[in-house]
Amino acid sequence: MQRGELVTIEQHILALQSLHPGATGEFTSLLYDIALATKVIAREVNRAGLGNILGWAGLENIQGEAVRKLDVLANETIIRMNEPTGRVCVMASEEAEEVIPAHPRGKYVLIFDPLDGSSNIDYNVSIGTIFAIYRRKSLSGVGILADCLQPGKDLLAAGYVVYGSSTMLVYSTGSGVFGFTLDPSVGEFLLSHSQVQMPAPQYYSVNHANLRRWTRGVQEYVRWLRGDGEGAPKLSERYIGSMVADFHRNLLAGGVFLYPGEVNKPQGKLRLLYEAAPLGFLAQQAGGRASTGLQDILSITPTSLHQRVPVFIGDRELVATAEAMIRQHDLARTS
Ligand code: P6P
Repeated sequence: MQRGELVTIEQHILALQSLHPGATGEFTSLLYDIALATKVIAREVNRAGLGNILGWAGLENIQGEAVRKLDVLANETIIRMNEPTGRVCVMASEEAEEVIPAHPRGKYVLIFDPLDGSSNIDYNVSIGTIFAIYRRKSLSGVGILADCLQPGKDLLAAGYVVYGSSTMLVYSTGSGVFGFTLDPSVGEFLLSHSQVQMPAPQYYSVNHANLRRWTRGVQEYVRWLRGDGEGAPKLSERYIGSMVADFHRNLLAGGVFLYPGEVNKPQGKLRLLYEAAPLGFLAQQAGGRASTGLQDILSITPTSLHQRVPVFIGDRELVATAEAMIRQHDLARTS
């Protein structure tokens, strides 16, 4: 990208389409639809403090968490933008217990977390939208649950939008990671980061308050991340408590984000389909990795929409060390 050259996300998506001769343009249009939906969400997020939109919608999502109105708006915006287009046969959302049937002619599956980290909305902390796109597996008709339960290694595309000091959309269709910054004055996402590769790690991100609930292997790993022990890295600790924001910083600055499982809750907190797998796809495209501590996240075939997995995501070496310490301290004990 030449200095001063302006490339909109629409132009970029079209250029990527030209790499696939048989492309019909439907996938391109689906990516447009998602980008447009996130522009609408960005507008609402950025004025949330002004209108009466803040506060509780008096609803509960399937996680039993009180839902803020912005969650509802973000969820409805993405569904409304994609349900009627005929490009998507089925959707799955963090905010919906069951799959959301879409169009019988749809070739694609859209899985998303409409507003991840939303508990931070009232404190002006960055939050995000995460999306994942698969090809349908069912042969015809409206899509079904099986269309949504695909491993991350089969993703066609994944991305996120981080609503922070600026609004950025980061995505990959398997040919590298690209970042676009929203210019609100013209309402366009403009290419600002091309072929993103994770640099040498500077940070690690974890909620230390969970220390006593981790296994011995995870405790040893976090002590190592903090600089204790031979060969320990020299890292700074940064933790926002909003996965998209924490991941985004580590993607651009280098580092590892972890939300481990616990002795009494081995699956941890984060969800496979719409948090760990799409961000793991981006991490891999940027030269990093995503693991549960025992296996590569992209290799897991989901068994349910909202299943949770432990997450270690970012720099390849740092993730590999987590796996080694867990094998050394946790698996040996149980064998
Ligand atoms: P904790 C936000 O609620 C979220 O789902 C992720 O975005 C974030 O990484 C994590 O939970 C933070 O959890 O327990 O540290 O507050």
